[in-house]
Amino acid sequence: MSKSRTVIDLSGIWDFKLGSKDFENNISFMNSDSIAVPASYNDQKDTEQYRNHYGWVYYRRTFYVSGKFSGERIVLRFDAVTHLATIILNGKGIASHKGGFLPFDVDITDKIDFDSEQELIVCVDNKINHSTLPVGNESTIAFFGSDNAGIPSVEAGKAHKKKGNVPNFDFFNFSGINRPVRLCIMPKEYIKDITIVTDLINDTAKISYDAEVCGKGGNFKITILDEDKNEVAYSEEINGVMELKRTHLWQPYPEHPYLYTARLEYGEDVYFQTFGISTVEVKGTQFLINGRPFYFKGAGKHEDSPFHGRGIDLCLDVKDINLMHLIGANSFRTSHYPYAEEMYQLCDKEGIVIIDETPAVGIGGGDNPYKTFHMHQHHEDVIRNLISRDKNHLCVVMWSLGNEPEVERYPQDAYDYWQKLYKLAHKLDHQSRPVTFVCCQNDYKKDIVTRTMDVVCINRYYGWYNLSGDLDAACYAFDVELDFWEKQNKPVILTEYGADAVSGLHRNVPQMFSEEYQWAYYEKINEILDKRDFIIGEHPWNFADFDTFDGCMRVGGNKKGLFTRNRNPKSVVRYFKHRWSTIPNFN
Ligand code: BDP
Repeated sequence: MSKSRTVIDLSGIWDFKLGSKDFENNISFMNSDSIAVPASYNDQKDTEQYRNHYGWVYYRRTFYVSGKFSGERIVLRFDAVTHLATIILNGKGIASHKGGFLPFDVDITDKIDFDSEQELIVCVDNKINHSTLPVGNESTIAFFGSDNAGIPSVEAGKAHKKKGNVPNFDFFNFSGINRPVRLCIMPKEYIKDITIVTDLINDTAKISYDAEVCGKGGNFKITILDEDKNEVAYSEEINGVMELKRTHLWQPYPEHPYLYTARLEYGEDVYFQTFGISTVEVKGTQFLINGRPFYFKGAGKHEDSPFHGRGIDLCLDVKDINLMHLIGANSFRTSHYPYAEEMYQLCDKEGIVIIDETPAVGIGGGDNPYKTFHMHQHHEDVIRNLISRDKNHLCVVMWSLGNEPEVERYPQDAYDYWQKLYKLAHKLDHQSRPVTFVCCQNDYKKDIVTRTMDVVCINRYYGWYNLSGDLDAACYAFDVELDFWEKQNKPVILTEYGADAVSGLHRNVPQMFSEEYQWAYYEKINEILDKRDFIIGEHPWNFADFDTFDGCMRVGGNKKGLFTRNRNPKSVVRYFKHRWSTIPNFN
């Protein structure tokens, strides 16, 4: 908001109808259900139909727009609708959008009849397939394992299992209007975008900026304000470079993550953009933030909470960042999709570092996905939109193009696919942050892609899925693998490693699924990490237990959390709190 801009939040209790697999026109809202927006719908009513819904659902609400806004530009902005959305305003389809984790907006300036009630219908499809990100299948076969011989299958026409969404990934397919819907009202001649790129030469910051405006006549001004609201730089050019002497850097917590604000003015319009001054660079096997080698301590996360599902939960975000401070973590990865923008704003302020991931998870299984899946164009769009959304967040230090794709069986196809995206991400990000993707446990010698990324990010489950229960063998195998990575002369982050632990399950002799095994697992694997200088970070999987599909390897969700889903600590939190208090952020 600013003196020229008004934001109206359309959150609330909306009307709701479950639909079917195929889109239906003219849906009736007679006898509709009630649903909270924003939030996933799945856990808002305890029925099989809600929880495991497959296909379209329909949301409806009405609102008025005051006539005092006539003559202004009015935009409907959706922060995230998962996964496919069709927007209907006053009976007319006005937009559709694919992809459940990034924002989109629709200009409705000419579609509003002031004084009358406006009817907004949001149709949402949760089907996932080989062209969506994340990737899914429409089938009856569970993600993990298949049925024994002799079990009637759908193909034999005797199935009792319903056809539905079968994710190619390990988190529940929570769907719906997961993030806020807002009306944004601004002058018709307005500031459209601003890109700010910072660099540091000795004590002087270089602030390069590039603003985009819509309109013909207005004068442009940009003023940089420090944290005390002092004006420290000013220009009337729409793009250019400003210099700031004796600058304050954005540094990860517990140092001060100093934030500046750019105030942009164009004609009547005023827009504020927060930013910080910092640099990120990979040099040899080091990851430098503001010129100093950084060590990533933290975890992979999910947006996942009771009742909300994957719906925005600001209270939980604040709690999680506080828990990170408490255990000495300095970073996390937005596994396996971009999170709500509020989380990045919070991390800018709290000095927590983010590896920002696209929703490209599940590119694998079955045939060669690079030949049979149709997601390339969508993947490019997602990268474009992600970088466009998050480019000015200092907390984002690296882009992750995806998680655990197939790279081993079709190495050359994988190489061609990921190199193209790697180059695209570099081209789009003027701040030149490092680019990576996260690779699965595999025959790493056959994988020719991971080693080409700026940082090698590996997920490894030695001692859990592999060499289960035998931590000595696990350590041996992991150590052998690290010899290989050492030769690549790249920095390596262990972006996932972990063991399920059912909170409260204890064993004197560490046994899988007990809290003692989880502790022993990390203690042993970390000993291997600590011997290698090129390892620049450790992200246990996961920060907290989370909900996922039904399967014989999951007990009421994935239990690899350091914390339970309700954020109670498992024993291992004491171990990490001590360990991370002895590992500094830098050097
Ligand atoms: C990894 C995936 C992650 C899973 C994890 C697990 O990247 O999404 O949740 O395995 O199995 O392979 O716990």
